[in-house]
Amino acid sequence: MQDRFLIERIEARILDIPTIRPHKLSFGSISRQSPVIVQLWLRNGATGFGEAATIGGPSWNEESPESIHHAITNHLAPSLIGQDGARFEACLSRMDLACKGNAFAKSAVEIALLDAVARSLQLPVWQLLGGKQRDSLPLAWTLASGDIERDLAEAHLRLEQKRHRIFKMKIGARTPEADVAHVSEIARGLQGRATLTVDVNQAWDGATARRFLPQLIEAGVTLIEQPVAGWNVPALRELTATLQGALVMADESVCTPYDAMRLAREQASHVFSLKVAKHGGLLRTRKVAAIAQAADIGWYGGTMLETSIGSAASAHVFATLGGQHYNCELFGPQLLVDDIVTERMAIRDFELQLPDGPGLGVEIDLQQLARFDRALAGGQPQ
Ligand code: MUC
Ligand code: MG
Repeated sequence: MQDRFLIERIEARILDIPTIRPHKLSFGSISRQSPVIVQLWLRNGATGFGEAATIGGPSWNEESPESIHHAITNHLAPSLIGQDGARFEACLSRMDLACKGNAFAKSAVEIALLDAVARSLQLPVWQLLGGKQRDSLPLAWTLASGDIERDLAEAHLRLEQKRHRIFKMKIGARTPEADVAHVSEIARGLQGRATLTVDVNQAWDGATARRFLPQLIEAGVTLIEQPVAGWNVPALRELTATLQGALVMADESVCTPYDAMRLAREQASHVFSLKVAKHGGLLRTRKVAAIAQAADIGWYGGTMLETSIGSAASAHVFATLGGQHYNCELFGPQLLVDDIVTERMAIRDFELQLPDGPGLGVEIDLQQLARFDRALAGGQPQ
């Protein structure tokens, strides 16, 4: 046992951070994010931070900020105290033994562990994950205010600022006809200056997708994310085989490596949206990415709208991946009114720049952490 990396203490807290505007998805509208932030202490004095964010409580999938906090405090942390923190895979196995599923909760702990060990070694996390293959990634922005004028104003500003030229539109809350009209108007307003994608967040059935997706492609959409329910792999496969002019991307359908194997075997998508939380951590994200690469499936760097802690963790693992990529959307920090780090990752020339400092390469601001801490605000969402 390496005493040096012995895990001494793990704590989790829920934050409540308002968004800069309502963010509207097929299943509802959010006006705050409630990330769970984990702090982990090693015997050597190093400390690391991790994060798991959900969208709309348990609306995106089964886990919610409260369930994540509960799983960490009551099951995952006790399973790791006193263990050798440098044995990452053994730590993951212990967490699996203590707790089935709960991928988001495990990912927050695993990120904190890698951050702490990397800081002990004075290395960036990407070094522990195999080394980086890129220094930056093109960064998408999501237009989801629900209002065409506001969406277009946001897009024009971000183009001018050279921050984003890939725009994802959240659809599926209104009628498909209204969605096609909305996307077409945005496409006309941007006049070919941007790449356009949509995320239906599981809202359509197979027949609706077959009927309306060609109209979105006609309007200029080139990447279509999770048009049908996560379980509806047959419809996803059919769309992947038949749609012309755009790629089909799986998101809610691809969480575990076993999901990835099924989609790969059935050739049910062109691209996987990789997300550290739903895969259960950085190491497991690499496993899903390896399956994608072996099956000739591309990857996209997805987000659950994390603060700069979770976004940096995602950036680290995405930077280590090979294979065909379709950009990333780690814009979570920009959607929040404020952050919990002293300095955010830079965005230059439409690309998110990977930090090179020790650990996650972003430094926590303890005052900001306290400012947004739900427990310190009386235990209720602010
Ligand atoms: C999702 O399903 O991709 C990520 C960005 C965004 O706007 O919503 C999410 C979740
Ligand atoms: Mg999605």
